[in-house]
Amino acid sequence: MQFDVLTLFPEMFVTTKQSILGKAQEKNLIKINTVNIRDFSNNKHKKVDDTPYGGGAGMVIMPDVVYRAYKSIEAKNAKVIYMSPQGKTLNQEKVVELSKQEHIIILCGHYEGIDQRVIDKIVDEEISIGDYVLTGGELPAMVLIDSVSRYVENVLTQESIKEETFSQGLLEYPQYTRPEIFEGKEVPQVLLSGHHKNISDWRKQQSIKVTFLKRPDLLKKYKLSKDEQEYLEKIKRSVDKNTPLKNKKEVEF
Ligand code: 4FD
Repeated sequence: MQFDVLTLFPEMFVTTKQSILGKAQEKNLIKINTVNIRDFSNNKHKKVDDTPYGGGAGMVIMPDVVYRAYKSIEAKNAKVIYMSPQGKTLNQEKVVELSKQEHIIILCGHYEGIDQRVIDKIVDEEISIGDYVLTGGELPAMVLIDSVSRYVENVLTQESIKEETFSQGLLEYPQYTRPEIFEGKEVPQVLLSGHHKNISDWRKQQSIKVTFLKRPDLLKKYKLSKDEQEYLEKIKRSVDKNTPLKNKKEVEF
């Protein structure tokens, strides 16, 4: 899968060899290519922006420079995405959908904005990574590339994919490793039992519990089996509703 990133700050897109994305590029599973918008300025000072028509503070990136940068990319079937706080919020479902694309072109704007005409001309989809404002679209572009690349064949090991699909729609169960006792705290005994069925039941219950406590909004969308429903009722009865919990989001049940 290929990502082309149209940006004024190509130096921001670096990946270390050891990281998952670094290894994925080494193996040619994904390619991350940056296109420096500034290289397509026709101005002798490499100027890419100008004052806004109608007045106001700041500068606006000129449409022709962005358009030439875009046209320099060889693409037959690429989807063009504009990272912007005005876009639809990225979620895992969208990530999976995008991972089926062979080629994605990402346009990074920044606070000063890009002339609307080139956005209207080349952009297929406007995507936000959340309701907050950043100085540029580069970090959002990296978030998108990272999340989508995880679904490209062979980027993740078989093991990590299995773990994920096991508890789709639920938060992950807690993990433990050596030492068996840390600062007086023991590892849950079931994990040391070697009893695979009990371990997987316990993990599923932990996923349900942690989702109920931290993200009850997610639980509403998840289809629970009869056993899982019963377990959830048990948790609801046992949980002190007045116990404050870090990260808890308030939702009515
Ligand atoms: N929430 C996001 C994307 C970009 C960004 C920018 C218009 C500002 C946050 C277009 C305004 C781009 C996000 C750059 N901040 N800043 O995904």
